[in-house]
Amino acid sequence: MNLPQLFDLSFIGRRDQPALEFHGKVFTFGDIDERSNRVANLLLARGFTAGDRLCVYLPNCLEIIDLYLACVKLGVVFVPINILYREREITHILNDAEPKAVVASGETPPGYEVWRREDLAASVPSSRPPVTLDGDTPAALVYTSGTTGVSKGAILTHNNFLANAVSLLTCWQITAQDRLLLPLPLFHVHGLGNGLHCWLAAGFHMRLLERFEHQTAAAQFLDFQPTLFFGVPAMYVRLLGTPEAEAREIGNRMRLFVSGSAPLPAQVLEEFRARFGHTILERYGMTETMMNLSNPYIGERRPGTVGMPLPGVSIRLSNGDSGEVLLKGPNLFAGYWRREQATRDAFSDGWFRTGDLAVRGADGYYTLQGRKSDLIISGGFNIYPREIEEFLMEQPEVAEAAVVGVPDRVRGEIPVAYFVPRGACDEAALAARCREKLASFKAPKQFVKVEALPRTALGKVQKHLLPPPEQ
Ligand code: MCA
Ligand code: AMP
Repeated sequence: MNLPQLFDLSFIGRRDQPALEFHGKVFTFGDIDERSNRVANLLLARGFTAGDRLCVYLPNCLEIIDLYLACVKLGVVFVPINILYREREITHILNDAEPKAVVASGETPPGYEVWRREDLAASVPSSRPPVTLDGDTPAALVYTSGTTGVSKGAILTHNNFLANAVSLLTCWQITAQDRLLLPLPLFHVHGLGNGLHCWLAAGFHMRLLERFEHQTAAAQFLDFQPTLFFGVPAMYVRLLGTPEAEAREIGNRMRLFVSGSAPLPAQVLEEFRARFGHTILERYGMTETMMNLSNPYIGERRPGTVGMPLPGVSIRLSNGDSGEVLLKGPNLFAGYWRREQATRDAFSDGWFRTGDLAVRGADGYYTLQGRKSDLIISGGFNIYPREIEEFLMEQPEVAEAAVVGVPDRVRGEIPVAYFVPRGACDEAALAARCREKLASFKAPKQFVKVEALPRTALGKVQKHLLPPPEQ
């Protein structure tokens, strides 16, 4: 099967039913099908063929959905770029993916054909172009740093997305009667793989938001009355600020809240249960693997754990009942784009090495215990300290730098930079340059000057010996 064939359950089977709400407008599944057929015909007219890449640097909007669906209808590879990325981060992805064109709403580096959203409104036929694709066709390249610091494109196939969606529909009992409020960005697997694919596979009504705004989140729930919500822990922490009566009203209409992308503190789960009357279901995923483990829908949703393997997923821990999580299954990506060595290194005897550490309880529940690498997760966005350290070391006022994650109530962790200054240093200018050149979540939230970085005899920085930052 390929993705359009799965989506036809909705495109054809629910053609006249409301599918999507965005900025107050409602579109049927038939509208969504036809809009994406038009964009597919436009791509064909511009010379796209199966295997070509299309980079998309857009916030959540109708067009990003049209573009994704047009790509999967043609076998063109969709390459989403985080809208918070700045020039150097975008340049890396463009140079690596070598797209035939870029659709962007912001500034992008020169050298590529750039289309704006308006360019997609050309008058072309709305019939679906006849293309035959099998399930192994790549659907998307999603950039992730994996277990090392270099951002690589994980090749996700039609079968990967199919396996993920079918498994979530079954295990979380998602049906056409659900209503999903989706504020997650569609440039990551959480929003794209879980949100968009469950929507089209199940055929429910979805309200897409441009982004999650904590000031208006409760009002969105009250207005749309969803039954289903997928979020990162930072969103649940924000929702704890909802007045009690509103929280009860939201809770009364909801069926299921799911959390993932970063650890959900057990305390947040408890406070949320008290306020909304729901136990959040926590699951564990990764760009390269989509969803791996999930707490049960029926049965105990155990705080602090990520539950058990989803259908088809095999799991091993490197030391038996503890150690690195190793995975196999139909959800596993087809490798890193044009990086054979990195792909080989990511597997051991056919098992994908996640870099996450876990323990298995006697009754089969898994608990994540951290990562082998020093990855920082802030608000569900990943930060590789090495990338920020390299950027800081390119700055004239920095001789040496080490970036660590410190706990933060809302975002889980935030990055803090320790640095050895080179001569007189204007810290405010350094901070401003970081904010300008790096995605906002990567810019260190605090700078701590030190005389030297603690190092081992071999010269490796010992981050655990750095002084705690001032509160
Ligand atoms: C955050 N900002 C954004 C967006 N999100 N700007 C534009 N579009 C967005 N979608 C910026 C804000 O401008 C601000 O920048 C800073 O981030 C924090 O914003 P704030 O309003 O204070 O938000 P918050 O209440 O702290 O919440 C942040 C958030 C965001 C909405 C929870 O972190 C978020 O959307 N996270 C989702 C990440 C995600 O989808 N991860 C999945 C990847 P400034 O600081 O300059 O003011 S992991 C994955 O896919 C795997 C498979 C998995 O397991 O799921
Ligand atoms: P990404 O590289 O953006 O796909 O992020 C994947 C990483 O997010 C995983 O390797 C985990 O470290 C982390 N992650 C995802 N879900 C959870 C969870 N429920 N609890 C803890 N960490 C998680």
